[in-house]
Amino acid sequence: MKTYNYSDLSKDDIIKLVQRNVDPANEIRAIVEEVLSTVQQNGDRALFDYASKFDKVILDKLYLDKAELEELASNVSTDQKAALDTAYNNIYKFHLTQLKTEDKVETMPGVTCWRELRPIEKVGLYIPGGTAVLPSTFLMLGIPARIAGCHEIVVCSPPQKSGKVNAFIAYVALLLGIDKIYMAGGAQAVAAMAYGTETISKVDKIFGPGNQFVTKAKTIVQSTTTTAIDMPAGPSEVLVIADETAQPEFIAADLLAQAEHGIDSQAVLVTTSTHIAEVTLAEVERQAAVLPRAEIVQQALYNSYVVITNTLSEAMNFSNVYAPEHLILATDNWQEITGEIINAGSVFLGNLTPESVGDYASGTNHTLPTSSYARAYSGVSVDSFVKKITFQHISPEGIKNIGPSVEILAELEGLHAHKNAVSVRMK
Ligand code: HSO
Ligand code: ZN
Repeated sequence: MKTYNYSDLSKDDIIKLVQRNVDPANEIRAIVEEVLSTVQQNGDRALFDYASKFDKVILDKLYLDKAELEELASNVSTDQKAALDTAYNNIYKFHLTQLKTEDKVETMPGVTCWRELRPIEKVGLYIPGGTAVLPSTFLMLGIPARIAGCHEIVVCSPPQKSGKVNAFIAYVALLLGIDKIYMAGGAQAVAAMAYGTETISKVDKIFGPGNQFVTKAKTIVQSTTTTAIDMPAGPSEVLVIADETAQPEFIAADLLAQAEHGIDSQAVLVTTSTHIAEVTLAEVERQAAVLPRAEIVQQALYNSYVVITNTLSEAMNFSNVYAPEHLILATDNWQEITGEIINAGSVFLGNLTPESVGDYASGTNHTLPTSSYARAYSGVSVDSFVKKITFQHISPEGIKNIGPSVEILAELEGLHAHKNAVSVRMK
């Protein structure tokens, strides 16, 4: 990890430093476009072929049914089930409060407006496989989809060498009341959910993180089909702000938790203390040496860095420009600076709140905007699975009150049919 002094960095240096996830040669786009059009043309056949080509497994069918999921889930131990149940319950509790009925508003006497939620009918959840299988992601997407009341939940996850999905994914499916999982991964899974195939339904919105191919596929289908996406998620990242009240051992553990996600993950430490920076870097080396995913960690750390600032406010300024997916405030003084947070996906306050709790079980969602999209996007929530439809009703008194203004506005825009639609009702 390189170290920079904030006061030495020009505006341009900072812009370069916070840049991530660039595909200058558009190589990924070309590969993904080929996969998308092959699935669009060949449907299921293409999915079988890609499973053999990319996942190295010959499938005899594309999905697992309820009985097969139950059989797989029987391999989950009692402890593991209890931990998954705890996560399920906390995530459920937190997300349930997001389902709110809004008040009706009488904007003028007799003119009433309100919004009502309706679930998105068909949603597609992409649950990554790859170097780490993430049943937690399945909880993070499946729970809000269920709470929202989506009618059809299509789940795709890459097949393992066994031609199945892993036991934990199967157990989560049963917790969620989902009785089918399609074994498709990568851009081909996104294509299947966006175009539909013989066995996989086309969905209205696709959710879920994935590698650069999955992300590129999602951004392409979003602009070329009627299927929406949750957000353009890229490699996972964390930014830790620390002062002299922080614990280097904890910070190092948090940076490494991020680094083990993938070689393109990024962990950034912004600290007001050169002493904390030095001790943390030594801790990172010490802890990294014994991690099973040490090779991935080393590569991710190569893309990671430390910034030394004079004040916590300067640290927060840098963080707001970076717009991190995860922001950890490793300081006892976190109350003093939370008001200064402008851009972040999810925030972890104080020295005893590791990102890992939010990744798994505190209740908040871990599907969050990366690559500085936190400037404009929020993490996944129940809101992501509903539409908010506006309604209005005009009473006899209401048409008298609002009619004349609308007639004048229509007239000044030269739209006489608009004016008439009001006038005929005012007679
Ligand atoms: N940090 C990841 C989520 C995750 N971590 C899943 C462990 N499992 C993106 O927020
Ligand atoms: Zn994580």
